[in-house]
Amino acid sequence: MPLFQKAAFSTTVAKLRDLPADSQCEVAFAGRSNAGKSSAINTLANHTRLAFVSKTPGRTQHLNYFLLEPGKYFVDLPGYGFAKAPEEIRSQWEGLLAPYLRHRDALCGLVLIMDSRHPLTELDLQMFGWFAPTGKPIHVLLTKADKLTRQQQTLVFREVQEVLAEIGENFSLQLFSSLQKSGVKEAEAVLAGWLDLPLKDEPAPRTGLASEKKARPKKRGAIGWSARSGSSVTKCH
Ligand SMILES: Nc1nc2c(ncn2[C@@H]2O[C@H](COP(=O)(O)OP(=O)(O)OP(=O)(O)O)[C@@H](O)[C@H]2O)c(=O)[nH]1
Ligand SMILES: [Mg+2]
Repeated sequence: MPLFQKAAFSTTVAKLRDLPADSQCEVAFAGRSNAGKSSAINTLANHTRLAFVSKTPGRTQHLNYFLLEPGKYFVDLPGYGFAKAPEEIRSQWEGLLAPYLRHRDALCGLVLIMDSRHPLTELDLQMFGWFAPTGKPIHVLLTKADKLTRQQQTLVFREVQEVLAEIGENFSLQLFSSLQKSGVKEAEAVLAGWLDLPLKDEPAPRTGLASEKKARPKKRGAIGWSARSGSSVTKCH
C-alpha cells in the first residue's frame, strides 16, 4: 500500500489563526500556479481527486490540509505567478503565505514543484531565497517529466542540480510525473524521513528516469540527489 494512501482532506485555512493546532509535522507543497502541486499530492496519496486539480491556473487559493496520520499533514499551498491584481497577491503573501512559510513551527520541509519544461523561474528562485533562511529542507519535484524525452530529462535535472548546488545545501531533487506515477517511491522516501514515518517497501526501486542513471553527482544521497552531504535529514519530533 502506498505510504500516503490514507491521506484524507482535513481543513481549508484562510487565516493564520485557523492553522491546525494539533499538527506536529507538516510538509507543504509550493510552486508556480499550474505546476502540478495538487496533482502531486493526489499521486502520492494514490487518489484521483483528493486535492483539487484544474486546468484553470490559480484554483488553489487557501492552505488545504490533508491528514496523513494523527498530527501529520500535507499542505497544498496556493500557486504563485498567476496573473492577479498585484494588491491581491501582496495581501495573500503578507497576510498568510509569508508568515506561514517563515514561522510555522510544525512545517518540517517544503516540496517545491516545478514544471520540468519551465524550471527555475524568477519566482521559484525568490522562493528558494526566501525559504532557505528557515534552515528547513526543500525537495524539488521536476514534474510533468512525461512531457520530456529521456535526454531532456537528463539535461533539466543537471541544470537545476547545478543551480541548487550554488544556492545552498539543504536541497534535494528528482524527476516526477503524476501522469505516469513515476518518482513516487523516491518522493516517499524523502518525505517519510521528514515526517518520521516508517517506509514500508524498502529499498526504493529505481524510477527508470534518466536522471537516476546518468546524473550522479559526487555528493549523492541514497535516493535522488541531495545537495547536503552526509545523511542528516530533518525529522519531526
Ligand atoms: N502531463 C502531465 N500533466 C500534469 C502533471 N501534473 C499535473 N498536470 C496537469 O497540470 C494541470 C495543473 O495541475 P494542478 O495539480 O492543478 O496544478 P497546481 O500546481 O495545483 O495549480 P494551482 O492550484 O492552480 O496553483 C492539470 O491540467 C493537470 O492535469 C504531470 O505530471 N504530467
Ligand atoms: Mg492546486
